[in-house]
Amino acid sequence: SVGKLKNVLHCHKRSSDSLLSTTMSNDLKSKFMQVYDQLKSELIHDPAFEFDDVSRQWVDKMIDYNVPGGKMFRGLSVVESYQLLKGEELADGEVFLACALGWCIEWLQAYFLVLDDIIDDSHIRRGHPCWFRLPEVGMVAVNDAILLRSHIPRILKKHFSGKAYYVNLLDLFNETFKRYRGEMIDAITTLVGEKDLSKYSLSLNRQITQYKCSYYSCYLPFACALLMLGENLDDHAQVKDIVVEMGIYAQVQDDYLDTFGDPNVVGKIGTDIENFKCSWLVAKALELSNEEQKKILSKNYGIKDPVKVANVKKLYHTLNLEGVYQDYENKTREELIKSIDVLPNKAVQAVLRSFLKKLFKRRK
Ligand code: DMA
Ligand code: MG
Ligand code: MG
Repeated sequence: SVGKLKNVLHCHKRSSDSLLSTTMSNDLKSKFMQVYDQLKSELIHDPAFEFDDVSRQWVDKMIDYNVPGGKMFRGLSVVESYQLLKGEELADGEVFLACALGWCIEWLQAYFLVLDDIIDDSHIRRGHPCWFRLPEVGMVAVNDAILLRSHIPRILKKHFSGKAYYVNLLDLFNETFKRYRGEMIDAITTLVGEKDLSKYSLSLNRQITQYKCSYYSCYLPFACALLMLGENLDDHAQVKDIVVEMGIYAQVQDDYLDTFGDPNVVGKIGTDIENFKCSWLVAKALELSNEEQKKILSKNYGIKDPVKVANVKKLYHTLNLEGVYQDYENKTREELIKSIDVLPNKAVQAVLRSFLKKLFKRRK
């Protein structure tokens, strides 16, 4: 049940895998949550939205349901990256600003997820029913998602409009439109009449992945920290390539966990097989399959029937996709480490190693 899922999720604490010490991490988390309370309160009382009591209550609940409660990897990464890049104790005001930017990414993530779960016909997210699955919500969730997106420029205006990097920050968040192309290919290749396994490949998967996830998952936190330091993002193109590569790796992990993850730990129940997604797993399976196995795939992939889904999983097993994935994970980590090691800036190296350490072998 969802309640049980929730309990298991709460008990499953990640081992301390941050570069920062556990205590500092806990401090950071509680500070981060304080900033959340402040930002939410500012938004629901923001005169620009002209909320009455009923709508204010709705938005309050909607934000609580959708924004916190994830791993907060992206949000916390802004603060940790800023700290590592700055290399000295942060003043309270700086911590606040870094947290606020971290929350902007979490708000963006919430906006994406509310819509993505509708598109993917998902049921569970972060151990709870997807927002649109609540009987009292339904398709109002579409409007809620747009509202979540509109909160970001309000947060930025209130807390950053006096900063020299304000315009760059706005640009950075607006550039996340790149993501829609990934989500589009991800979705339109699954439409009736378009379903064609012969079009699926690792290179198509890479394209989808790069656009739908990579840019905002790893690059955005890093870029936020750079802007706060007064850096010009154009000067960091080499690092951007590595960070985008890391984001691709993170989405391959997401594809893997969709099928092989423990739903109690991942907090969501995979739908990639029944939805005919061009996941890393099916692309890899196609690469490894003989003609006979390809036939099994085309007969069973992309159909909402538990027996057919089980047949696909059985084939994945026969092809030893779990082992193949482990090799991919180890190899990708080695390659990323190599490219990090040759970067000229030690602080930048520390940031990227911290990202990688958090991602490697993640189970949720
Ligand atoms: C699309 O990918 C969206 C994001 C937010 C990365 P997905 O549908 O595989 O995401 P999820 O598995 O979280 O539904
Ligand atoms: Mg999804
Ligand atoms: Mg997924």
